[in-house]
Amino acid sequence: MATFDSVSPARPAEVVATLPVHTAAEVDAAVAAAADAQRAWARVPVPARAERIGACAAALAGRKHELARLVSWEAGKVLVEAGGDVQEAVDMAGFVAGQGRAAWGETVPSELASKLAWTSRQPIGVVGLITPWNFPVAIPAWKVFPALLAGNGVVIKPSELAPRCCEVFVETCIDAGIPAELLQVVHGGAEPGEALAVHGAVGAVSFTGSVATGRRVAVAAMERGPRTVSLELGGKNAMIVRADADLDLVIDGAIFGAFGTAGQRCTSTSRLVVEPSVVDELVGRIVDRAGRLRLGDPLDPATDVGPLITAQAAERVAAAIDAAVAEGARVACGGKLRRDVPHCGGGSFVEPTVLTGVKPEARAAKEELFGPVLAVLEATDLDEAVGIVNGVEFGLSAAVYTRDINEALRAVETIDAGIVYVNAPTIGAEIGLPFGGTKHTGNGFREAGTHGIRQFSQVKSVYVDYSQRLQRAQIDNRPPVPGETGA
Ligand code: UN1
Repeated sequence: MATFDSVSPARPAEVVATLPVHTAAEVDAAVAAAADAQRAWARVPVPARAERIGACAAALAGRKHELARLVSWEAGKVLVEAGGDVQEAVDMAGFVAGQGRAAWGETVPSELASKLAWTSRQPIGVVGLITPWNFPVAIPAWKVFPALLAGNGVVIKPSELAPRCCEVFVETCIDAGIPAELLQVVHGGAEPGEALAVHGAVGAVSFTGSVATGRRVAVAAMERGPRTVSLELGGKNAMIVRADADLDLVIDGAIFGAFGTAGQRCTSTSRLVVEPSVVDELVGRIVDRAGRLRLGDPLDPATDVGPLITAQAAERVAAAIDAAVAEGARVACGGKLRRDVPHCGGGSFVEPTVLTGVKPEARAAKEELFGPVLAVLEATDLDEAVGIVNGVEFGLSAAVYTRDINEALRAVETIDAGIVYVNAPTIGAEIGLPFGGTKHTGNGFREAGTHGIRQFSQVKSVYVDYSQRLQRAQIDNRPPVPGETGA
């Protein structure tokens, strides 16, 4: 049996786990087993499904410390952020459990007497989930819990870069009462991923990850459809800073937004669009703070910024910084690839980097870098700033910092993104509201909030006519059209 190693990004010689590479036949077996279990699960009343999901919330909370250490070890996130990752899964389970006792459909008045009209939600069957390494517990939770509440079986393929986190997440859910056959994990890269996405019994595919892979998965899945495919892809998120903003708040937000998770969130702040009168002061103070961030072992509570997920990822980010300089940007701080960080033999880090003098049309202003790099741009008025924010192909999250309520609300209205923050950075979405973006960030679906369940269920519209006669919709009891003779 072929296997692969999941390693610690801080010390790649350290093997976190050895996992099987599942073949297409094994994916097929996992889907078949989930489909079998799903038939029984679909008959469990929704509130009873929700109770099991509520138990998952408690079980995950009980293992939060242990899971956070694993996230930190396997995905390289600093401990405090790894704890946030696990907490997001706990929150999601709690929220979804609550939805098990909330409204499940709509009723509307019928246009005819003695007739009822309502919707109900039906399971899809088996859903295929493909998840990234950067939120290795939270993102599986965003997808798994709504899918289960909606009555589906689940086969999940986590990223090869953080598979153990997903396994422990799933084990915890199974220990808490989710039937083991219902929730299956498969491992490996493109082969099992594609086998899952194109499987005839997989009625919905939900993918979070890179633009290139997402498009490939979607095309393959749709060619062999029918099924729904939801995509959550890249971002190039910006923070607008107006001159009247509280600069202390801006600095805290920019540091956390740009350099938290070493810039490897799809929500990371990668552009700062600043009013020129405050740009020098702001950049000076951000550079000062960024230069004092400690690179180090993510498991050490004193570390601020961990490694990039792989050596290749770090090399790609370093090359993008060089390309930005070639396009006229100046490195105000950072900029270097580091392999000499104490206690992190073999780990690849990129120093928190601030680029100034970035032109809106430069690649550093447009492309997602997925690393700790903040590009500073200038814009005098709000409309110009929003134009820069909107001038990229992604639309995930954006922020505006100002004390002027009118400008804040104008920015909220005109920014083309799925998530907008006022006086808070572009990272840190809560699970109660929908998560997702516009343009190339996705394909219109939203995860979390009350929207989470929609992508994993089918709506059924139900009409019940108890008049005991044929009633013709749009015809009976309506004013006749001139010249109409009636039936
Ligand atoms: C991601 O990077 O894919 O809003 C998810 C945030 C987190 C989720 C990020 N709650 O930053």
